[in-house]
Amino acid sequence: MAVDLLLGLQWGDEGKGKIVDVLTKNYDIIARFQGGPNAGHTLEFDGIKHVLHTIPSGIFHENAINLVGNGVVIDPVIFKKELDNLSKFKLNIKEKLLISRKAHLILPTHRLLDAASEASKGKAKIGSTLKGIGPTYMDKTGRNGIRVGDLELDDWKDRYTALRDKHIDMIDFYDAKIEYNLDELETEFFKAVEVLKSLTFIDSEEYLYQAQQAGKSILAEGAQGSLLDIDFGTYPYVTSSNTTAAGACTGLGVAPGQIAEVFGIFKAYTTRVGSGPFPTELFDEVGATMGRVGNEFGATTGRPRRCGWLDLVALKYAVRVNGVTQLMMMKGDVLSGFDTLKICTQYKYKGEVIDHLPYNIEPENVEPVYTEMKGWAEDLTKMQEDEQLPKELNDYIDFLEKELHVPIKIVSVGPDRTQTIHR
Ligand code: 2SA
Ligand code: MG
Repeated sequence: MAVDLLLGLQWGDEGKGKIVDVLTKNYDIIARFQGGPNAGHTLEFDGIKHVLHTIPSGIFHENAINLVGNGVVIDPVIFKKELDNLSKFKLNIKEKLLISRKAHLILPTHRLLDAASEASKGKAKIGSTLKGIGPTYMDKTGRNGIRVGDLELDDWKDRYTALRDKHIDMIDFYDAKIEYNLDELETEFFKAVEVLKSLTFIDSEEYLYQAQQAGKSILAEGAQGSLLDIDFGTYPYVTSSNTTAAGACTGLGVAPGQIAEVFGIFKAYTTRVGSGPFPTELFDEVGATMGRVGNEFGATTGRPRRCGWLDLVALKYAVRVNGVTQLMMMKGDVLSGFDTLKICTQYKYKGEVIDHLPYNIEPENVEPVYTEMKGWAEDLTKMQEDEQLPKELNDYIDFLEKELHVPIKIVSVGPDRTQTIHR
């Protein structure tokens, strides 16, 4: 069996958690391949909202195996909190949740380094989630990192201490006046490591190979979004992993030829949290309405998200970089009530009109060119069938399909599992 892939096509928060949850019934294994507790994947069912950070979004389904892949970075402290939140569901975590030995660990000092690095940048800060993501991936590529599998070795604490001491020197070097109590942080960390050690560690690439041989179906779950990809995103305002399709190969050990469907998720408008360029950002009442109606606050940090019209130039780019085969449009319901909707189809870039994403999309270089479409007034949130969707929304969808050359197979009309229209 092949591996299907599910990715965000914008700057994150497209609604990946909800869609994984909706799709899980079709899969035996759900596997996260990159990122870490910077992610906030929100699921809603039976009137309750659940936010997951590291644990894959298939965890609530009885038969799905959930795998945290080698490309993920794990903070034992946050992981333990996630497990505590799940304890009321009586899930068989030891069997349902598997962790790659090759996944890297976020240490308390990685979080401190993240804070020191951000403080040292002043106005140019990335607006990171302060979860230690950047410093942990730096230690991974710098070949200093500590991996989950190391916890099974006797000398891991010596390696921990050496790395911690190096980090403390680095924090001093930043001279960012970060206050911390290392004793407290370490007590919490080592307690959480013991919890992590009680889970099932595996050689996940071998596990996934055998699963495929046995005919099991696998869904790879991405985190953040394509425009936050370390290579293809709006660098340096990006996260530190490959959030695009190729990241699933390196983050799970799945061969490129094994990938079948690539599900690309996007919002009917655009949001971004943290710093960095955002050509269609709105600073007016329209943007404020999107944020309010769409409840646009970071699921991990609670930060308000910046809002703006749909950017088709950026979306096209993401569809191509990922080889998207099916699209899923989220939060169309939030656009109900606007007389006119705008879609950015081109950029004015240094005096020229272009329709591809240039190297530099800083506001001084790029001005969006919009196509206007008629909005709809209907409340979509109770709609169950494709036929019920208003004509103007169908026109919006048709326009996007023609431009993107990929079918929109799901239209989400609200946060709940049940508010999902299949086309
Ligand atoms: P980091 O922490 O080093 O990965 O931050 C680098 C940039 O990546 C952005 N980023 C995100 N953007 C959207 N959603 C994310 N997850 C949370 C959510 C974010 C939150 O689901 O809402 O709660 O604030 C996410 N994670 C990282 C980040 O804003 C930086 O621009
Ligand atoms: Mg999110």
